[in-house]
Amino acid sequence: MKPQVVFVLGGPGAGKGTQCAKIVENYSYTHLSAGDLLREERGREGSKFGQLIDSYIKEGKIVPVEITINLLRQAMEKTMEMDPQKYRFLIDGFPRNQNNLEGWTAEMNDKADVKFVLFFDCSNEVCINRCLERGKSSGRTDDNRESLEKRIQTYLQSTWPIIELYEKQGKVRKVDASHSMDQVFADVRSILDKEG
Ligand code: UP5
Ligand code: MG
Repeated sequence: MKPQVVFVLGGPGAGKGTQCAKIVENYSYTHLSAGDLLREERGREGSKFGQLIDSYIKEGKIVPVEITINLLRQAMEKTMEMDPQKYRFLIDGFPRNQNNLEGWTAEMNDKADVKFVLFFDCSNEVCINRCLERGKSSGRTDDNRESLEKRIQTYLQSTWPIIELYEKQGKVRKVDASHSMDQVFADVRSILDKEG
């Protein structure tokens, strides 16, 4: 079975990870967060990319796609090797820019089907406040005001055009992410139930 992919996009702190966790509890999807995979690779002993990833994340910049796509592809392959029934993936926080999109197209276009984009729409102010709040305990090197301003800039400049591109293809399913977690999930449910 060819992997079926839902890209999950939205600003920093919009609630992508939170909602993906809820989806996994209720639907047969595997959650792959590109950011989590990069943080894991950053911490892996012997990784050639640890320092590069570290500095990109702190600066809110987007890591070159060659690194990210390999991590995603390996994670997908590993999941399907262990259980071929697990062919439905939520890819969270990717593709974030033109380079990401080109890398995906070159490497994955014939290997996986992108069903749609689940887009968590949230004001920058709410996004920033959620990340600052989480920053009190998350230990994430980018949950501080300075990094957050850069993350928001990158989101607006680089990720927004990707969302618009998918919008033109009729592939975006938008959710108002400013509501409570349960309300947001109710909206997610109605989308997933419709998509099958
Ligand atoms: N929270 C969540 N939902 C809430 C709600 N409805 N009401 C109130 N609070 C809510 O949530 C964030 C916080 O808000 C949590 O404390 C949560 O409890 C609360 P979360 O679900 O974690 O939001 P999420 O959208 O996943 O936020 P995250 O910070 O993970 O988003 P980013 O997109 O910024 O981070 P990511 O990990 O994807 O990427 C980090 C960096 O990695 C990037 O900046 C980039 O440098 C690098 N990266 C790449 O280079 N390439 C990639 O492909 C991916 C990442
Ligand atoms: Mg996340």
